[in-house]
Amino acid sequence: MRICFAVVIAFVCLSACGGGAAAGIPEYGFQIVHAYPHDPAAFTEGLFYVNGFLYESTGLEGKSSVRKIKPETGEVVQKHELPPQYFGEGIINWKDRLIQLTYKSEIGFVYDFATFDFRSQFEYTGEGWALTQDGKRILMSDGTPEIRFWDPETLKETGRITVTADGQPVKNVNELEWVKGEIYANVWLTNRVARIDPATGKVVGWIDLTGLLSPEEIAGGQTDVLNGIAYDAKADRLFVTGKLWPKLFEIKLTTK
Ligand SMILES: [Ca+2]
Repeated sequence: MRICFAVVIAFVCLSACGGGAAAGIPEYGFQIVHAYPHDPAAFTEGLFYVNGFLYESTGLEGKSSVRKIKPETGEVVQKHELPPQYFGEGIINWKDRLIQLTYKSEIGFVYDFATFDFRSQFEYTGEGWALTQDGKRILMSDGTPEIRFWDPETLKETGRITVTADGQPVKNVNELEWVKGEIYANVWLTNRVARIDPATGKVVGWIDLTGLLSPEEIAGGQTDVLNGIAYDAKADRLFVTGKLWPKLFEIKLTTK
């Protein structure tokens, strides 16, 4: 029995211990379902989908805004511009409210979701990068490997996770989206989206979006990085775009 036990331990160790990178995190590619127009002057910082419309926030001082957009045409049907001193960041809806972060001002804004009228502002510490929600909590990224959980009513922190891949922290966790029980996060300065287990922070999949924009569309240095994920839960549609990108894509994931 003793030998048998040792053999079992050795077998378990061979398959699980130190497998790390070798065992690998599953990688996904993509298929384009639709390509839609996107305002090439929009420095996308936040994106989500509700009831037939995309909601987008844009950044840069003097150019920051919140927009309601028809996905099929890219038409901006409603817009609120921020005071020029603020650099707009992530947005998310909660009940009849739209909540927005700013980059380094440590101030967030609450708007009326229907009209975009300003309602109130609130404070948090650190940088503001992105927001999403899971129906119970608001999730917030700040450019570090941490994702904070907020009470959506008080906008106060209730907990946080550290995003890790193969045991290493993942820096620059940026735009967030809650998709079927996972957190999707695009990683700043890369073409990759991490699929994150919200309980542990562990990356359980990588989506490689290299090639989403064609070389011609990138040419001229007019486009910036991938940023912006939105999910239509009712129709199971996943949208992605980037800063100053001329297009917004509906994609399906493929296994590599
Ligand atoms: Ca999002």
